[in-house]
Amino acid sequence: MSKKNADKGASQGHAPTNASDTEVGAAGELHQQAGGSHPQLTTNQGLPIADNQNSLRANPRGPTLLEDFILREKIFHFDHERIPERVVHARGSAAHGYFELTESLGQYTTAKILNEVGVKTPVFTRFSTVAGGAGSVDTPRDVRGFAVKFYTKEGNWDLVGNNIPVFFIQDAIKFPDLVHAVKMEPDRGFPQAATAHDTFWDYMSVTPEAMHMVMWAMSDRTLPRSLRMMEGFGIHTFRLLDKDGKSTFVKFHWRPKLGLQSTVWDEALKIAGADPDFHRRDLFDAIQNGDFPEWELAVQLFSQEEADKFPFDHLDATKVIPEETVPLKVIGRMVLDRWPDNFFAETEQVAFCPSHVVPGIDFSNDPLLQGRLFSYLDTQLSRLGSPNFHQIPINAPKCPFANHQRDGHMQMTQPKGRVAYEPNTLAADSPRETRANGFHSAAVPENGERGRIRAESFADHYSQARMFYRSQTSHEQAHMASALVFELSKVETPRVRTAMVGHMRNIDEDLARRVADGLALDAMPDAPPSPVPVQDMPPSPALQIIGKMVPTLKGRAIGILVADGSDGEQVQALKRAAMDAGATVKIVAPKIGGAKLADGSKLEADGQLQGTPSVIFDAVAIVLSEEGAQMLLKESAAIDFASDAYVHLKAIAASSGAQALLDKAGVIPDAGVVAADDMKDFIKAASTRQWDREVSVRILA
Ligand code: HDD
Repeated sequence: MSKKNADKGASQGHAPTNASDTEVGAAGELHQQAGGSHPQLTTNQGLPIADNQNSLRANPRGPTLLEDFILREKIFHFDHERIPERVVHARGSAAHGYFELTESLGQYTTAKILNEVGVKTPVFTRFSTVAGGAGSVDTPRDVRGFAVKFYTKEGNWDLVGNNIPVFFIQDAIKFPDLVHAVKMEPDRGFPQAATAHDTFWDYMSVTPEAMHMVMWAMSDRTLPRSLRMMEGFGIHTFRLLDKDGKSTFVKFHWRPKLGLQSTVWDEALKIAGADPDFHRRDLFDAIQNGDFPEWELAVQLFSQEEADKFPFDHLDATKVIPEETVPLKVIGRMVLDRWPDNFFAETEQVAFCPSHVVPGIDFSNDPLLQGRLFSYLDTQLSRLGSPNFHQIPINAPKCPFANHQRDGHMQMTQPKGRVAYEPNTLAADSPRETRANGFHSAAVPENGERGRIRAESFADHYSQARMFYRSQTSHEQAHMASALVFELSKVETPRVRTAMVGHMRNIDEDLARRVADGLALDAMPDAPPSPVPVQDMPPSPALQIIGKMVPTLKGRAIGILVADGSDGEQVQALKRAAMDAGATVKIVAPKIGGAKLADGSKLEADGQLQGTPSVIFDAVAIVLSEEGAQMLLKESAAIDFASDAYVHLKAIAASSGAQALLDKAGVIPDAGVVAADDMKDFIKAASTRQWDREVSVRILA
């Protein structure tokens, strides 16, 4: 616990006892106490507890008595600690911060949060994976949730998005099927947190509208290096309403200050074993170190007339509006600067609902969004157990709120007076509707035939999938093809594999050939008929990751491997150079107590070699004497340290003494393998990935 939190804890509850630092309990156990004054331990009724180690027993070796209300209260509460995890997005990490508007949208909307430049609005932001359970790892190939709760002066606004700007389906009625297909298969209970199995790909194979999102899911977007290095998207088209009720369409984008960066697949797999909490820890560490994650908020604004000219439907959540068509306008920034005090109370209990909007922001007719407006409110009842979930501190608005809703499970407020209805003539101070600044829905005419109909403008499932694939660098295209081969190779049903290759043919023949080749298909399957001709849209380089990666060491981590006999000056020089460039640095040694350096001094380690593999770093330095390297030739963790860094395309700085280890690890000199005393080259190489090395370490599809 940090000092801040420890102080806070100590100030809660009852008057302190005079506990000494070490006490001996009745049974002779030693009770170590943290220094300082301790509040009295009590039951939930405030009863001081004299003995928290022994239950009430009939005699020293006899049965426990039912009378022991202290035992029963403690166990009762413990038995009910867990609540149902989220049906999707169960695994998540969150932080507090603020949003600051830098450019007013006053011309388009009355929403105060989008009008008041310079005002800081508190936010709580939760990032998540989608498919895995709450205890699953942080780095599966998966979409990431990006949900922001703005506590505005006009009520809470929840922007519940993902790190990918499109979605798998066009209509919310398909969502339960999609989720059932991706989650662990119901008869066997596996695989956990993975799309690489039959039911997911079976569903994809019969859902052509998913093909654009499939391309994104197979791209490096689903392997983020850090939650701080992902974009976020509101996905749907929303509306902004001005004071006259005039509406402008809007799409929301979050852009990370650290730029985009992803891991490579083999690295993500190994991180899952090395540190299942990799992303949560990274966010926690960054915030605790004062290195506050930051994103720009940008919008795309367009009118109905402009929308009518798009070659796709702006109400279709499987489509992007290319930046090249409607440019992004940066209007503010979000900074996350405070880790929650309590994971359960805040990160677990936070309840996001796309229906939480503020006056001046409204929904579009996107059928996926329309269904979401019901689902999120509804799910909170099974998760949080009460229609009063809005009273939980993390969910409560920070502006005043008042109405005539009453009672319900776990009601925490005590409304006064005899009036609980509106309008009334009895209570002069009871809450009233206010037309002037209240929420108004966009007054848009609706016409046409009622029915379970999918608009024809939603029929093009392949053109944007093609545009996305063709917009990528050749490295990223190879990753996508290889991801498809990996995923489909895990599928046991041949029909599903070939059907997916058929869809790929509608997207890009070369991609289809690469995947077919990787699966060793005997013949190319037919492409399924597309209801409309597939268009060749102009490529959008803004959709790349490699193109948008910022060459920097800010937010990145460097590991320096040392052993007995290492050159301390070289280690310090590397450490200083990396830290000056903005990186965090960890010393890794065979023993946690550290290594005895060449000059006889001792250098403490931040991590022990076997538990601190190179997969958790962005670049590594290996500073060993010849004897040190000889000793480590017998340690597979040391060989993996070098070889993984190499095959994961990371920069390696190595002392001359380390050569034997590099040789055994199969490290071949290239632009990213530099001498340990060549600081400038190392910093430059460490600020990016060595993409050109990839063809020599991996057979890509
Ligand atoms: Fe959803 C959670 C994002 C479609 C139903 N969703 C959830 C979360 C995120 C998203 C980020 C986690 C929020 C948190 O951190 O607590 N969902 C999306 C996006 C979608 C989307 C970007 C499409 C554009 N979702 C979607 C549909 C439905 C749902 C179509 C249902 C019809 N989503 C839910 C849910 C969840 C949820 C079942 C589970 C936990 C929760 O809501 O609070 O209601």
